[in-house]
Amino acid sequence: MSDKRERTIVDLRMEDPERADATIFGRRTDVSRRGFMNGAGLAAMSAAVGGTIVHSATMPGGLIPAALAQDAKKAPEAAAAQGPQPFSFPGKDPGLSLLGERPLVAETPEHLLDDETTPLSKFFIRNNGQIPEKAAQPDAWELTIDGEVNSPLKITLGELKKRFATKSLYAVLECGGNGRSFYAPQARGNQWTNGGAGCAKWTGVSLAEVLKAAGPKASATYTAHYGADQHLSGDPKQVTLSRGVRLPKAMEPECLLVWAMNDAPLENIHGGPLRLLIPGWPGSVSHKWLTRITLRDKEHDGAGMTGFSYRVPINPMVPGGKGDPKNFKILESMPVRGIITNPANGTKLPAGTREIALRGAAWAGDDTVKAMHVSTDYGATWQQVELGNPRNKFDWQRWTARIKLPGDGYYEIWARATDSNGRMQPHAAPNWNPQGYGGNPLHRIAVLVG
Ligand SMILES: Nc1nc2c(c(=O)[nH]1)N[C@H]1C(S)=C(S)[C@@H](COP(=O)(O)O)O[C@H]1N2
Ligand SMILES: [Mo]
Repeated sequence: MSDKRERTIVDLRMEDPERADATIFGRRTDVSRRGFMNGAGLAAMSAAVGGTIVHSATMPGGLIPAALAQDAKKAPEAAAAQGPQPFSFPGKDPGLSLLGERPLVAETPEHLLDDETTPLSKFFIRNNGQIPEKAAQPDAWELTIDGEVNSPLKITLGELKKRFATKSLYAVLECGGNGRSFYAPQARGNQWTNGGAGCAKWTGVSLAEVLKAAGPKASATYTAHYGADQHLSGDPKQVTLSRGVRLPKAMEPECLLVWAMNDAPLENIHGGPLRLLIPGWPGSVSHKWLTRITLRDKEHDGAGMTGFSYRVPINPMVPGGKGDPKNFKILESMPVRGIITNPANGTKLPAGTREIALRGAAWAGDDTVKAMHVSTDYGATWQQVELGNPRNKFDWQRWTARIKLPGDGYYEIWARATDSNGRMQPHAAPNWNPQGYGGNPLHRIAVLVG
């Protein structure tokens, strides 16, 4: 299994995936043979992934092995600049992957989400505009509640802390575009894998209590959020992002005005001194550097509310097509997602290793996770794992499992979560849309034994 041969099959996949599959799995039209590797194909694929493919008999035809999936993303057409870049930011783990410099966006590789509660050093960063200067006097930060209210409110953070009861909860914050990189053809935007998410302990006051203090009118049906970050252009008249939610969501007891994250004052990069937390829904509604919430009598139409932004198709559209805006609805609850946080993708284990311990996390927007399964044979058989309970609503659920490995060689570990409504993660990113929302295919990692 020479180096030369290894490059050949990988290169072939980059240049002509159809032909690479035909080489490995037999002619694509030959239905009877698809899904079973022929001898030459098996040797080529084994060389490419670095070891004997133990469960080759059930490896689906056309599958890009997890060991090569990252390389596949580096294909020339997949804009080189969008692959993971080295990352450096004060207080942040250099293991985060930089997805964009301007605005600054970085995700957390799955194996760095291995803590019960994601440390600040590992928490993902998503900005749409410029990062504001750190507030010199956090308690003097002002928040305005206006619009469809009887008594508009202007209140400082210091007053918020005194006037309302402090609340804490563990909650997942997840970018609406999490999983976008799994779409084919490629969708527009930051190429998140599964790491546009983290679970922190958030402390603040109930958003509902503060809205009630302003006396919402009967006409109030929707929120509109505004923050202090400037548009990338520097033009103060342009709004970076202004999203909102239906009022009943905003009134849920877990929606918070947050000033502390993991028991520390909210850092500037995460929207300090004051941000919103609307758990279970796309991260973009959890406004950072929050200055104003306006109650409206209709759906909000701010930056990020219209067109294809944070919207998904009602009826399936042609992948890669343009899409009809009338066929789109606002993405609200995030879909179910489970990840393997240990071992890391690409882990090499000593020859003779016959059992490994797995760890992971799973969450499901407004819902909970009912079950989590893992497979080492490309989904032919599944094993149910030990799944923990959320510490409170909107917390993620940690899971553990022990799996047997019958021999040395190449394995893929697949992990698939099922939500409390019985919905499972699909095999591939579903319901293609131009900006790639809702991409929650099952998570898979490559492991090489020996
Ligand atoms: N003011 C403001 N709030 C914002 C954003 C932003 O660009 N500006 N980005 C949103 C998006 S898209 C996400 S996913 C989360 C990310 O929060 P984090 O950077 O603290 O992880 O913040 C949201 N709140
Ligand atoms: Mo986001």
